[in-house]
Amino acid sequence: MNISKEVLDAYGIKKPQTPYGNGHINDTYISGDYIIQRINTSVFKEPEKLMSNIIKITGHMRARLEKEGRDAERGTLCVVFTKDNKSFFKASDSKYYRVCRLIKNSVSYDTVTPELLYKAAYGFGDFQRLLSDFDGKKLYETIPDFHNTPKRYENLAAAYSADICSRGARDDVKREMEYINSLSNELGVVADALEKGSIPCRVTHNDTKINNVLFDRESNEFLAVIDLDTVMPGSLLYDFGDAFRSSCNLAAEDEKDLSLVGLNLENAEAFIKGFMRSAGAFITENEKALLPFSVKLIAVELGMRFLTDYLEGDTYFKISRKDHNLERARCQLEFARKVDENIAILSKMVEAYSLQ
Ligand code: ADP
Ligand code: GN1
Ligand code: MG
Repeated sequence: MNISKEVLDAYGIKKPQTPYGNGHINDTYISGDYIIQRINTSVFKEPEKLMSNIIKITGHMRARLEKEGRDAERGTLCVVFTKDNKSFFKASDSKYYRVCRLIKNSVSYDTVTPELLYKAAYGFGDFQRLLSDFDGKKLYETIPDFHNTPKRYENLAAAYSADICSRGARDDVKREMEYINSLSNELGVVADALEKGSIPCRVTHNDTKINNVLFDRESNEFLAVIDLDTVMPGSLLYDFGDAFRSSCNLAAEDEKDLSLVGLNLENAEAFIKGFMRSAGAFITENEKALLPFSVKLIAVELGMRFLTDYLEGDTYFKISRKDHNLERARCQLEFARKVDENIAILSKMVEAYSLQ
């Protein structure tokens, strides 16, 4: 579906638009120096609040980047306002659009080398630092309970028992349900630690997939963490776990052949080294102890989300083939098993790079 004239007119955009990027949620287009996005309002139910968050966060980050003498233009998103000074446009068919300045000469990757990952991981840690003095109370919760893993489990259990698409009886679904059920004691670990206060609640990104990082197209230097729709109060462990699971799997996120799924140890080491170099200065001992486990937790959480969507008829994540969400779920859950086998190795890496 193309972008209609009324949307382009609201922004005074004239150049042709081409679909852009590999996001699973919004529809993204490039047009000259602009990125135009149709906001997915079944996922983000209150676009006004979403955009208010993004304006606040990017304003804060821009000011800090400028103060530190860094390139604020390419270091965070810049929302473009409509001709009548709104941060989004509601079209006559009730769909919502927003425009950001294109971060020029940038590129995002679905898979990365250890060299790139080291820089991205440093960037993820630095993203937390840049928001460390931002008051989380100023933010709306764009998706309630986004990383509430026990709640994600409840949703999956409900979808499995309702089985509205008659997809739950397959052996591969049953196998994954058995694995997930066997983890019920672990699913609340981070949520409980936040609740008790044994780990801090910070302002976190919450969707640190590796393709939400932009690099310079020529030098491959880290530029920015983008896709700020889910920035909300949360745990640093969510950001670490999601970034790690999306960059340290030997296989793609939706690999069908589970024998290819495994932990990329070279990437894991580069990731931990980069993250600890920036976050090592402020991470607490309790958070540090949970870093390896957070990878398993986020992989299981995402596996449960994909499986729920499969059982409910693929209404949340964009799919490009039949059974895509089931394949994604199986791959994430297999990755969780592989991470579990390697927790001790990952803990040693965390210790080794705590001393940088
Ligand atoms: P989704 O929520 O669907 O994942 P994103 O905001 O992550 O959407 O955008 C999809 C892709 O578009 C990103 O992975 C990135 O490659 C590209 N992109 C988004 N915004 C910009 C921008 N301002 N400058 C350059 N590239 C961008
Ligand atoms: C979605 O928007 P995108 O593609 O960066 C999802 C993440 C998942 C990811 C899995 C708002 O991220 O939570 O981890 O897909 N974003 C939302 O690929 O649900
Ligand atoms: Mg994205």
